Amino acid sequence: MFNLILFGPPGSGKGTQSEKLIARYGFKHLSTGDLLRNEFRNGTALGLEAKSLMDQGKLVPDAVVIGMIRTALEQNPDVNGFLFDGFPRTNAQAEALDSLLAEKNTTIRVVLALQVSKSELIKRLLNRGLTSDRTDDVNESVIGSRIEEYERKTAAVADHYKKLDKVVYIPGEGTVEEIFGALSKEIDRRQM
Ligand code: B4P
Repeated sequence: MFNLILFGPPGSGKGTQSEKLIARYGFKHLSTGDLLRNEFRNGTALGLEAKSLMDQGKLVPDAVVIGMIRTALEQNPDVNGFLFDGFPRTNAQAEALDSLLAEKNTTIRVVLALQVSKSELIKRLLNRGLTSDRTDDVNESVIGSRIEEYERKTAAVADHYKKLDKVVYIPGEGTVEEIFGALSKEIDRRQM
C-alpha cells in the first residue's frame, strides 16, 4: 500500500493537486474538508457543528475528524493506497493516523508539503471565494484565522513526520502543472 499525506496551509493547492494525483495514481482520496462539507450538505448534527467552526476559521475537534477517518479506512479495505488531504492537522490527529494505519499493517510512505507565501494564500482563497460556495473563503479575517490555526496547530505536524524522515518540501507557487510534475516525481521515485 502506498499512503501519502499532501500537506500545506489553507489554499496551498492540496485539493487542486489531489484531484490530479488520484486521476494518475488511483489513490483513494480522503479529504477531511470534503467529508465535513458533505456532512453539512446532508444536514447532519455533526455537519452543522462543523460548519459553524469552519466559518470562523477554526479547526473541528480532533475526535470528530479522527472518527471520520477511522470509518473511511474501515470502508475501504482493498485500496492500493490512501491520499490524505487536509489530515492530519494536529499532532493528536497524526498520532491517531499512525495507529490506525499500524492496525492495517501499513504506514505513511511520504509527506509532500506544499510551500506557499502568506500573501499568495490570501489572494488564492479570496479569489476562490468569488466563484465557489465556500463560505470560509469570502472574508479576509476568516482566511487570516485559518492561516493562524495552521501556524499554531498544524505546522508542527510536519515536525512529527520529519523525525521519521518522511517529509519532502515542494515549492507550491507556479503553474498547477509544474507543481503536479514535482509531486509526481517524488511519488514515482518511491514506487519504483
Ligand atoms: P480544507 O477543505 O482542507 O481546505 P483548505 O485547506 O482551506 O484548502 P486547500 O489547500 O485544499 O485549497 P486549494 O489550495 O486546493 O479545510 C477547510 C476547513 O475544514 C478548515 O479550515 C477546518 O475548519 C476544517 N477541517 C478540515 N480538515 C480538518 C481536520 N483534519 N481537522 C480539523 N478541522 C479540519 O485551493 C485554493 C485555491 O487556490 C483554489 O481556488 C485553486 O484553484 C487555487 N490554486 C491552487 N493551485 C494554484 C496554483 N498553482 N496557482 C494559482 N492558484 C492555485
